[in-house]
Amino acid sequence: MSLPALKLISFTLCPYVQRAMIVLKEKNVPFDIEYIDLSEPPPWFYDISPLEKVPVLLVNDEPLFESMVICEYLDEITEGSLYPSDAFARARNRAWIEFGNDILNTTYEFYTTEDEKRFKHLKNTLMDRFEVLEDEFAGDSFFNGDNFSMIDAVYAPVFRYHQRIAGYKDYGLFEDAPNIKAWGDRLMQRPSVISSVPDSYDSDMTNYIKKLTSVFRNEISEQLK
Ligand SMILES: N[C@@H](CCC(=O)N[C@@H](CS)C(=O)NCC(=O)O)C(=O)O
Repeated sequence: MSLPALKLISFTLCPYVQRAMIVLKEKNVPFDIEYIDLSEPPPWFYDISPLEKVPVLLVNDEPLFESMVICEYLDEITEGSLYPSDAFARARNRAWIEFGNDILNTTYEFYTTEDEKRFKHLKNTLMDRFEVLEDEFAGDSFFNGDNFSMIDAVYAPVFRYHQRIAGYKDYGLFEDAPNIKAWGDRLMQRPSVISSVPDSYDSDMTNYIKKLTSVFRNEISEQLK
């Protein structure tokens, strides 16, 4: 099958970009990538990204936006599927993918909020979310059993965020979710996941956090020196 020319417009730290990268790699699809600085995007970015967000996938130079739309398009133009074949199982995967989006947004707010009370609330929310997920997860290698699926590609960047956060300070967010922690550790070993971020990821993240004036940034100021 001949594939269109694909170019992913990216930002080094973006978890939504990572899921598209993981799918491209899992599906062995050749692609180009261009990283942009989201704090100062090039003028052409506004022409291709209606919501002014990454990722954008250029398909034969035609832009496609929204990470899940991109991931599903990539899944559809390649052999096999990263979704379960049963319609209800597929729908449930999509529902838990939405749950993963919520965790990503909560995590972003967790490390950027400047409000102490909100920070504590978000910490508890994240713990609750992982506990809820623990009840849903069968404890297999991957979410749907032995085979890596779309939902694993979506959750891998969640775990990357949390591995980095725990590297600065361990808030025990997975205390009530040991199977979820183990799932995350497994995903972080996966070649497609490892190569979904540039080598500069950790230092880029540290530099990004250094510029924040958030509660989290204050709590880890020693580690940033
Ligand atoms: N719903 C979007 C979310 C993408 C998103 O939030 N991207 C962030 C970077 S991780 C972004 O581009 N933000 C633009 C900005 O912060 O100015 C998707 O799934 O693609």
